[in-house]
Amino acid sequence: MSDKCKKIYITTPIYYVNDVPHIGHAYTTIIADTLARYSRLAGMDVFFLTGTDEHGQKIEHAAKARGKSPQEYADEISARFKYLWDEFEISYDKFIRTTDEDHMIGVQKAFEVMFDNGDIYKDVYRGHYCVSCETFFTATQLVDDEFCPECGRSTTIVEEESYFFRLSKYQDRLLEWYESKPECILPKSKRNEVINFVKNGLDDLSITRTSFDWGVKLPEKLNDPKHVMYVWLDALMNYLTALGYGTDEKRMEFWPAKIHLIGKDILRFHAIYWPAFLMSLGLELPHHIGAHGWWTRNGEKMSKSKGNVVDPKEIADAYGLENFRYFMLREVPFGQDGDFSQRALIDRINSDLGNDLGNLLNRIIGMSGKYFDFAVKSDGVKTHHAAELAEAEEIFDQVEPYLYEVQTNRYLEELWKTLRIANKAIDTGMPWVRMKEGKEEEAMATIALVANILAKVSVLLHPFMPRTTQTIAGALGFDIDTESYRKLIKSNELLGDFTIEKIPPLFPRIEEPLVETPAEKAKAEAEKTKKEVKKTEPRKNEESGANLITIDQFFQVSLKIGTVIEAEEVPKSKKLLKLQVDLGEERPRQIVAGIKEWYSPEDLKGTQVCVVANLKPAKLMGMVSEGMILAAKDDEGLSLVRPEQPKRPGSSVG
Ligand code: ME8
Repeated sequence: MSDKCKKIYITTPIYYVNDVPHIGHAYTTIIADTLARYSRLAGMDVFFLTGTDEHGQKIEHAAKARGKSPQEYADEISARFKYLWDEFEISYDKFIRTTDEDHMIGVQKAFEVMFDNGDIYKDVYRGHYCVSCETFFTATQLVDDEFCPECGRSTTIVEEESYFFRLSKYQDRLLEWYESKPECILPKSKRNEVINFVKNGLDDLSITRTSFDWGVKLPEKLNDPKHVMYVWLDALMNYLTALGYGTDEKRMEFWPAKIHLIGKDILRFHAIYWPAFLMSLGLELPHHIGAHGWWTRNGEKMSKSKGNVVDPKEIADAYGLENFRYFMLREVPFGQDGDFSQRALIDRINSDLGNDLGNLLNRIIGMSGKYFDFAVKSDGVKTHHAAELAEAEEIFDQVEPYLYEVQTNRYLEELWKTLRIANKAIDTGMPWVRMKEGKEEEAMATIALVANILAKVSVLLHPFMPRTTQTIAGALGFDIDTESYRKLIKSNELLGDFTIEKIPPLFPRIEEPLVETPAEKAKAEAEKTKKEVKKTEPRKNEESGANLITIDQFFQVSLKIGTVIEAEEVPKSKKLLKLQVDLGEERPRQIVAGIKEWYSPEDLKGTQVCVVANLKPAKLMGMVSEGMILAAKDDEGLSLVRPEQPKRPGSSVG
């Protein structure tokens, strides 16, 4: 990446509105924001896109489960993403929604172009579809002939008329692209995965559906109103429609994208389908697709049903938004998974930010104040510290590529090396000794070297921690902007004469975790309830023992873990869902449960529940129910009781 590339287009995935934002979403968005901020600082014309993906069966289901129209529901969740990004001061230039009118027009235009050039044809699709992942799988990809290889949920066989995209036609051109542009997929290790997948052969891709409505209609000229577009075709096109493709194309000058930042879960869509669509449209391919790893909790994927989702706002509020940004970008090598823990976050804040960066600033504030009344002159640095300055400048000159390769951890590691050079210069230069010796010029040179290193670090760290670094720069008497970037980084200039301003420590030490984990919260809640119960008068029937049962009575109830293998709505019922639950018996049990208000069938398939297994069968709306599933309900709604770790179907509870 050189300065010659003046226009730069950076994107995040557009997030599904079936879930509220968590730290995984924040991670991708923060990486993209950092790249966008850096590029602006370096004087480039940046277009940074994020947004929400709002069509498809999954969203239709999620809305229905909450008794809302898909649009109402999408409006609500999309606003939550936008609100969070605004709270996080994410510097996006556009927040796109796939329900935007101009997006839908653009997608139709793209469809038409691909249709007209012969890349789209009509046929019948028969395949296994996972609604949750909005993805088709071949029989060989399924787990145990039925379950989705991505999320483990049960797939459904779909047979319907569909339009197809001639993906197979692009197999060789895709392979040529991966070969000729070794950095098209980052990290480079991920490229091989994609190449192997493509070498195994590509089937044409079904790109329309007729079994639901919530999607972009086909172009009018096809006169086929029962079809809507496959959500991934619709979604990927956002990268073009955000630039006005098909409507007002002025911003198309930003194309091709410098980088599409994504998580590894959606690499196949971006590295195979997307370039093939672009080839069909006759457009250039993106420079990079950057796929990062997964954030986990205690090694497990985060998910609502496991209750282990980390709320980024809660963490940022407790620890400071910029400290949180630093942690995410420093902690994990790009492409690898990372386990989120408050302990690791605290260690980074105390050690990297507090000890290394903050203390260095405090040291020079202290020394410059004590010896020179805060007035610093840089002219002796090159005489007395030429070697240290050269060493640090070499690092400053060479860090940028790490950023555009999304190796943010390496980039930060390199910057931190210069802080060590600065600290060492103080330890060996010993300004306090030099002052006693009357060598004021040497003492001044050491202080000025450190101040200049700090100034340059704050400029290069600015995209990661915009406010904190502006505070550091303020203390050193300058502003971080394109001009100071050019002078201090590109031209290797020094600050000259300046006055240091005393500021309070930037990174107060943190001893203990500041946010309770869900388990701790539950424990605290239980303690509170226990105390409250103690305070209140014991209820009469408890006192008399009328409500108590013996252990033997308890064991008369057979509680078992079951896996929901099928779930469907009961026609005409507002409350009931009909489930087929595997309890490790010869055949699954049919259980009819009044949970439709809170769960859609898709939420349940493949998940586990706790079942009262020896309940007399009963009939609900004419259907036999052979058990009851356990759930807890409070003012905020209903939540199923589930095992913390998956258990073999039929495992007993007690
Ligand atoms: O896939 N760790 O949307 P999505 C790290 N709408 N990153 C995570 C994460 C985790 N635990 N969980 C989510 C979609 N992400 C489609 C995209 S783009 C044309 C359409 C991040 O809401 C990561 O970036 O499921 C991942 O790729 C993305 O959220 C998936 O978001």
